[in-house]
Amino acid sequence: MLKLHGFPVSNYVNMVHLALLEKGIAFEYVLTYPDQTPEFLAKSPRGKVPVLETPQGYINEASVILEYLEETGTGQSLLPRDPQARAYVRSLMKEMELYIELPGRSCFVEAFFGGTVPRAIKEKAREDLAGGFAALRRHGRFTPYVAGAEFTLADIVFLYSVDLASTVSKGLFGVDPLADWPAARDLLQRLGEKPHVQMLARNRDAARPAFVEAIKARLAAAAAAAQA
Ligand SMILES: N[C@@H](CCC(=O)N[C@@H](CS)C(=O)NCC(=O)O)C(=O)O
Repeated sequence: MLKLHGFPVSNYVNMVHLALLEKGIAFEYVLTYPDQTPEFLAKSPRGKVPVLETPQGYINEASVILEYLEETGTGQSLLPRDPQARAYVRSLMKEMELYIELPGRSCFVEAFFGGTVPRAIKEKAREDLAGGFAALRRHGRFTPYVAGAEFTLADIVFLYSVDLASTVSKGLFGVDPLADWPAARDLLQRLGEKPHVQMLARNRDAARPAFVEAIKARLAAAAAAAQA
């Protein structure tokens, strides 16, 4: 049986978790926090989660795991059949990861954990987020799903990228990227009504306070060590 290694506060883990649930694939959840031990690096070369354990070995990188799950052909397909339409979904997924999730992530320490992000990084994130959201607005369909009438992998990446990046943008830059974009807000709400999404949100919200405290403690220890 497949095993998903990860923890419930991770948006990347939740992308894979939701795909497994929506596709109806049997799997085991192995609560795993990322680390840099040789044991974990043997499974995930950069020491990150999610990691999918298959009977043949380990697969890292959320987008690659999502593609792997499609390629097994098990459960509901979350990519269109037509190659052009598949490429469209994949473009949207990549654009959201590169131009929305990652710039937002560069400021997580300040937005969620009380740390400070250098001004130059914040400035770059502000510009990148504006460009990334503009690209999604230009390229997505939102009729009602990101890529059109069907729920696809692009909606999973949207759900778990846009909420966090919007929080960063609002909190640090005073800009709500969804303020004058009702179609995107409607889609977030529609996705949020899915029972599997609600279950993952409950798990995430229950685990988040302890996770935030652990990160804050780690940041404080690093700051103290830097001063010593
Ligand atoms: N590119 C990776 C990113 C995964 C990622 O950033 N995971 C976070 C948790 S949300 C993590 O493991 N962070 C630990 C670290 O960066 O050391 C993927 O797509 O799987």
